[in-house]
Amino acid sequence: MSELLPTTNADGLPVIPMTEEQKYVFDLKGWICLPGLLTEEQLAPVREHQMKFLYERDSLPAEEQNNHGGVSQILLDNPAVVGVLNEIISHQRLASEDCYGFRFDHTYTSHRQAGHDNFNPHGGGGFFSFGGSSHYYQMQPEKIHAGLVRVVWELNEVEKKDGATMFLSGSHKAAFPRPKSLSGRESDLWETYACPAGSVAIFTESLCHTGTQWVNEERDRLSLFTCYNTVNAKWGKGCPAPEVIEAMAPKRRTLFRGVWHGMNEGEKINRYYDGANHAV
Ligand SMILES: O=C(O)CCC(=O)C(=O)O
Repeated sequence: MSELLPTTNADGLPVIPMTEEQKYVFDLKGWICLPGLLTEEQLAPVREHQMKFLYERDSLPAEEQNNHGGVSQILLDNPAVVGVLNEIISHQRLASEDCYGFRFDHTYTSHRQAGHDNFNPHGGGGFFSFGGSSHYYQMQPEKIHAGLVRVVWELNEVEKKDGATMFLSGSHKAAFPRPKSLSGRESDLWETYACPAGSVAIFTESLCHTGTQWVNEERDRLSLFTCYNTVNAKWGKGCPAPEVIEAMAPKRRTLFRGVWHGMNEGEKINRYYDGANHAV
């Protein structure tokens, strides 16, 4: 792509573009892991916010009563995450230095203790889907568009055997339906990741993926599963409350703008957020 705006995130930090190697791996497998994006100093208050959001929500001020409210807003547009989203889902016509070329879609936080099981393989073959489902994958030589994209933030360390999200690498381009013989969790085709706390796994929702059983007795899994979409499409229902968004820096707010495209200039094209132009 010739243009990949914005070049800084909402906090003014330089966006980190994908390397050629990362682009190749993402296109080949349909997912990528970026380890260690946050320091422990950044992570501790984010973990605390997530636990309060899950278990003591009323103790938080209104603008923090959201998965990405308060300190957890830094996860939304971490410079390395923006670098990936710029490359794989941004629609550059709707991007400017002040406005992201993609939108927040929906999210959830998951706190899992040993024994929690989320084995439920779904997705795959998105290369052959039409756009209405958002679960599609497109490519041209040297350019991809990944459709609905999931960014999994791992707030605690993950080891390979712990039971993080699993992927059938390459299945976003699979022409055949997944045979029953390869559908169990014991299949060798499943791939997963190990990473330090404060890492992300990013994948196209057009890829076959699943949760599995979390088995680490010593350490819980604490993750955010945040989805991004093209500006003019939305998969999940709802949007954070206006007071949550108003408490963010202006560029971050553009992740929550209305779901439309438009044309021309000014308020006729969807390159801004304001109180009347937010997603529902
Ligand atoms: O539970 C997991 O690790 C994966 C969740 C999942 O499949 C999804 O969010 O689409």
